[in-house]
Amino acid sequence: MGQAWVWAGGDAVAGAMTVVHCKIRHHRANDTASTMKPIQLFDPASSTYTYLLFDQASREALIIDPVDEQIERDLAVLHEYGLRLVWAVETHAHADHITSAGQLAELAGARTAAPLGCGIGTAGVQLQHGDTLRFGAETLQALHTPGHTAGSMSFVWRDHVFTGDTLLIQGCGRTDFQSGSASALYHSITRVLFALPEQTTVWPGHDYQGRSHSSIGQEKAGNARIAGKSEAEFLATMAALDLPRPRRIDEAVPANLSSGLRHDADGALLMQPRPTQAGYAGDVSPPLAWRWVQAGEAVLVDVRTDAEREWVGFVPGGVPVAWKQWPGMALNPQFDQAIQQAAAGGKKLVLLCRSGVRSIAAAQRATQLGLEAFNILEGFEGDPNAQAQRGQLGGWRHHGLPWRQH
Ligand SMILES: N[C@@H](CCC(=O)N[C@@H](CS)C(=O)NCC(=O)O)C(=O)O
Ligand SMILES: [Fe+2]
Repeated sequence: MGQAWVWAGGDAVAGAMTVVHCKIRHHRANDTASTMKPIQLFDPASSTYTYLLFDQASREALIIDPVDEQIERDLAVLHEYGLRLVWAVETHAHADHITSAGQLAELAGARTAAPLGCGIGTAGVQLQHGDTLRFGAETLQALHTPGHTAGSMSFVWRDHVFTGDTLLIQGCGRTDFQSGSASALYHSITRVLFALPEQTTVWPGHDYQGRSHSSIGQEKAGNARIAGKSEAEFLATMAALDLPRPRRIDEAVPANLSSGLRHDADGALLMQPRPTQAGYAGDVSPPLAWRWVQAGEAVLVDVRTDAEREWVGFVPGGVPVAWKQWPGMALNPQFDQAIQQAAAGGKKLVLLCRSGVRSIAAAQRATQLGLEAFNILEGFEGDPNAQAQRGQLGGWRHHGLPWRQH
């Protein structure tokens, strides 16, 4: 186990603090009624902060952004404080480390919760803006703060906000991969987070310079990237960052999409395209298609009819290019032109239909047009079960991937 920092003392509001560099030793300042503070834990390899919150009477606890290499430390802290972990929560699908949430669910009995828009299909609760999680008499509230990734969330507990990689101390999360958007980040920080009371303590998802916390007031006044900046100035700053890719991104993102549970043989197959002889680039599982879309490598093209999207549901960000259209389910005369337009950015195409049949025909046609097109297996709804109901046998929704209804 690497060296861990545990912070458990000091007056966060006044900005004075005690950082204790040690393996697991820390004092119990958190345990008195007057200091309702999170326990802040640090993973040196990824500079990630993990937070442990608990209800003093019931000893029910919630952990935010746990790191797999630190699971023994975290279980030891839970044991030392006499806590029962009821929630393991993610701020987003991390690109730089692997979560231990899935293991904590197995080993400590926690339930898992993650932002709906992050595609973490294994999380038991898919959080939406404003949702709350209870632990004992305490409540954590989710705020959708997209930008670092499209699904990213921050969490408010009492007068604390856990900002993940949305707002960092004197900085903010990068927006150059995984569905990031500098414009969305600008609005999340200035309109959602900066609308919190100024004395709210900011607990970031990372700090690369040893700082532990800040406040909304301090960041509003002095955050180097965003304080007093127009959206255009902020976009220019973000565009000029030119950061190297996180070292572990290719390993971390797919693992985090299943709560950090390493893929078994079946899981590994799920995350690889399957070659096909049928005249298109290959078949992909819904989770792999979503991973490609999140990584900015592929465009999702929804080849169902307008009516199906309207009545059954749709994938946010998917491009609608119907293969056939009502009335009469005739071939859509605009298909060729529309799918070429969808591929104009040079990305591969992943084609989604109801159950993975129409998308094969559409992928074949796209391939004839010279495009790199994959068929998404099982489609949006999967196959019908014995009762002719769809949604139980595979499919986009069954995998817990993001979708919406008007
Ligand atoms: N060097 C780190 C990656 C650091 C990084 O890119 N961190 C992300 C958060 S996952 C970020 O948003 N950083 C913002 C910044 O460095 O300004 C690694 O290889 O893992
Ligand atoms: Fe991140």
